[in-house]
Amino acid sequence: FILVVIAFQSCKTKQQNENKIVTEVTKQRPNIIFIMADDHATQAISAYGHPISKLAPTPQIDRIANAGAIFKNNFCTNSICGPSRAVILTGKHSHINGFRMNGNKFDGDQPTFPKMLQKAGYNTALIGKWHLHGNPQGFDHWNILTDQGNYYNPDFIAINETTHTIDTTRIEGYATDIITEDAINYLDKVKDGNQPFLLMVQHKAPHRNWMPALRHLNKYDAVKFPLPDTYFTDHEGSIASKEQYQTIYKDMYEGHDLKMTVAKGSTALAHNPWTTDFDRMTKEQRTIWDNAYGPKNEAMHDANYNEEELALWKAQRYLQDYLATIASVDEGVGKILDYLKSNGLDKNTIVVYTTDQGFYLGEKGWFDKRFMYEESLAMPMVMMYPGVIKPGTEVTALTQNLDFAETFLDFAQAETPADMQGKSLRPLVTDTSIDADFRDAIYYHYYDFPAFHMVKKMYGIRTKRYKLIHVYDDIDQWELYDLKTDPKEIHNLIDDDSYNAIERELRIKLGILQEKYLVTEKEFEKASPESIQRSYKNFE
Ligand code: SGN
Ligand code: CA
Repeated sequence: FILVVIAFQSCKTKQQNENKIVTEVTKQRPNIIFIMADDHATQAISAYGHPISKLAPTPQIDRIANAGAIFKNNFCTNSICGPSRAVILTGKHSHINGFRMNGNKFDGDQPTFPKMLQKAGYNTALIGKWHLHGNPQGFDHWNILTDQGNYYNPDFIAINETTHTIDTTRIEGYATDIITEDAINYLDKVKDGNQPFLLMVQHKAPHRNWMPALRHLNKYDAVKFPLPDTYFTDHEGSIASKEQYQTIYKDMYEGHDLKMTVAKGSTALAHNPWTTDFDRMTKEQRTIWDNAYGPKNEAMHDANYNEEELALWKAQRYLQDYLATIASVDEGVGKILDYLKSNGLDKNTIVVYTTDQGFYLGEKGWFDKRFMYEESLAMPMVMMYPGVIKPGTEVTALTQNLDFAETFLDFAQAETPADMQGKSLRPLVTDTSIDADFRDAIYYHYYDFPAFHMVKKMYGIRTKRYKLIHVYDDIDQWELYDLKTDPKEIHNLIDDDSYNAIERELRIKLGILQEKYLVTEKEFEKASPESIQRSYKNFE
């Protein structure tokens, strides 16, 4: 009998020990907080050092860069919202995950890294902008903005915990703050559990129409931002650049985007085709808003600007608003970092800050994204993991949003499916000596034409020094840039014979990449009736 008891007890102890080991291993796997803004330009993150960001710094985002790694050559595969998000989730290019342009339907049944982490024992959450239509899959908790979301009093879609129905609820307040608050509520719920977690915090800001929080309405009034010397460029050499509709002084809506009023003494907004952004504000919010913008608009009317002066004024108004929306995002990042620290979660949590694609802050006269030029191709990314990533790590390897899924799976010690098309970034942040060998070129393909802003379809490759782009559909033009001699991509070298050998080499590399990523000819078909429906003219 005694022997049986001993045997039973030792069996029990073994079981308990095993449980303990399992729990310890589970705890060792890092938590992952993925914070993604919408349209946050590299030029507007002070850790990247651009002159604009020096006047509107982001000290909280910089905390992540200082404590960990900054990616200096990180790019998207397709510079538009939904497609970038689909690439991040699946680790596959747009033509493989099926989401080529906004308005497509994301096949939510396909494998994604949150689903895989959930299966591997992570508690998973998604808060904020989703923009992939259909309900998110693979999340234990989700609370998403409807479509693009609104800055003020936004509507959120979530599962009602009592009725189990999917409800849309309008929450009073400012979107960025609400998203941060919900993220912290989630952390509060999971911080003591024995599962690691993945939390995706996805802001609407600083997406168009750039409405700052009430506390930031006058934040940059006194700042004069440096404008790029290409602000009035004439786009010699690029038909697509000439024919776009995203020039600040030609295409921004004076009311909706620039918050200009119709006339002196009036609070009525000038051209404001979608009234919903302002109509949803409460009376109190609107009064504070009008009081803040009133004097600035009066001064603008009094100044009686000529065409060029008005174009310059518009750039300042745009930058003031755009950067003021980022102030709230940055504060939110700070709140999350502080929370991690004060709750002892900072040691075992990877924090990433990124955005869905880059953005123009007046370069070539533009706002928006889509082009394969640097400002919209670049995706800022900073990442910290105390004890694993050394503070001050600088990654210059060519990396992409395509790599995120595999990176997170790798850190979480979960299996990576063979058909994912990226590469884990973990070796890059833990051993900088492999930087140079990581990848020699990246592949890009943008499809959303004709559509808002009328940026033409294009694909191409970028190496560390050169970029080759094929613009197609209603035109057929190749562009070649030498980023070393022409970092602003003003001189299309495609007809310059001294670059023939380089062009040839790039075309070969392009072919190799297309083969590697399973690109078929189908990808270069002309516009579909669906995209014609969504053309710029139909939005007016
Ligand atoms: C909206 C914007 C466009 C923007 C697209 C896509 N107009 O349509 O300027 O390019 O979203 O942005 S708005 O006046 O309605 O804001 S994306 O980030 O979702 O891809
Ligand atoms: Ca976006």
